[in-house]
Amino acid sequence: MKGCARKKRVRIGVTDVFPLNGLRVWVAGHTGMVGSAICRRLDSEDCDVLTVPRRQVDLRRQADTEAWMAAERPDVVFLAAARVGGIQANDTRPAEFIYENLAIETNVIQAAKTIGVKKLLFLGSSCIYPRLAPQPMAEDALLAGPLEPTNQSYAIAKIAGIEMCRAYRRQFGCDFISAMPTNLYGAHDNFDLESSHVAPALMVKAHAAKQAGAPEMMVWGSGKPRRELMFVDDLADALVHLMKVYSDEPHVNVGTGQDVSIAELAQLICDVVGFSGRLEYDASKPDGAPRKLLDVHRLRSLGWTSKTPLHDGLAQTYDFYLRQVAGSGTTTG
Ligand code: GFB
Repeated sequence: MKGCARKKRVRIGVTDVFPLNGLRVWVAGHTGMVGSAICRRLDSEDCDVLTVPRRQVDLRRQADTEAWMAAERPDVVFLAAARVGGIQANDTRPAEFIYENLAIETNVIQAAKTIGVKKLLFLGSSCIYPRLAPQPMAEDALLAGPLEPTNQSYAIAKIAGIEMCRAYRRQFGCDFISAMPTNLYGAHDNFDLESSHVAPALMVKAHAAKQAGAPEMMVWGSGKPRRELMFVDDLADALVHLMKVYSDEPHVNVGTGQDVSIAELAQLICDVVGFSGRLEYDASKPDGAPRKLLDVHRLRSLGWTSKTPLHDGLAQTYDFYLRQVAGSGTTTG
């Protein structure tokens, strides 16, 4: 049989480490917020980090992906390459979200099996769970009800990725695992107001309102939905941890275990930025899922807990924004 060696399914405990020492570790999607955070985290591991720019290998192209992976022969893959975006991007460009994500995950997972990658970690998203899943959302809430319509296409692509890892593990014995991160923020986020997630968007708006001396800033929707937000460097640490200690079929939620309302988040961001005007709400914009708090018991039982308080993470992200984005002409804010 070509590809991953068929092996007996074993449950690996917290202490049974898959060391990265000396291995060739490919971070697919290394320029994105998640991929770049994984690269920063891997700096402190004794491994060779591989990356490839999109202009060289388009992961939506199967032949290109297979050829590059066969030539470079990574031992380990963090599959962080994806088409991602906030509520409006998902809602208005569903075809891009389903096509690009299905293509990337299909190409990379199949090629990983063919060349015998030792371990692969696939990244999903908390939007895979039903819109009205019981909170906090445990891993077994998957496929238990209808999805949130604003991101159904993206969610279905991500559910397909989880199922691929499970199927390749079952049929071929590949050590492919899946992690489901909650909503993320941090350095190298997308600060474009049309396509970004809520945290960077509100940061750009609060900064612009402060600079302009405006009396108010606009928040989309009702402000009532609740979101769990995780600092991306914490996520990267959790992913490296899972790569080392986890080897099983069920996916693992990665979150902080705490959430805030969008109104609370907006106020927190205003405090970080130093904008003291009013918050106005734009009811013409969608709220999306009412709440998306992950149940993180499985992750905690594997020995990992998130560290960065929301205020500190937002302050570090605003610092990144001021240094790298604001005034550099790369934001639409
Ligand atoms: O972060 P966000 O775009 O995505 O929006 P989702 C979260 C909440 O913040 C929604 C509100 O209720 C938005 O209406 N919000 C308030 C804003 N002001 C703004 C703003 O200026 N910009 C944005 N973007 N939101 C996405 C999914 O859902 O989250 C994806 O569409 C993925 O599939 C991702 O799962 C993590 O949390 O609603």
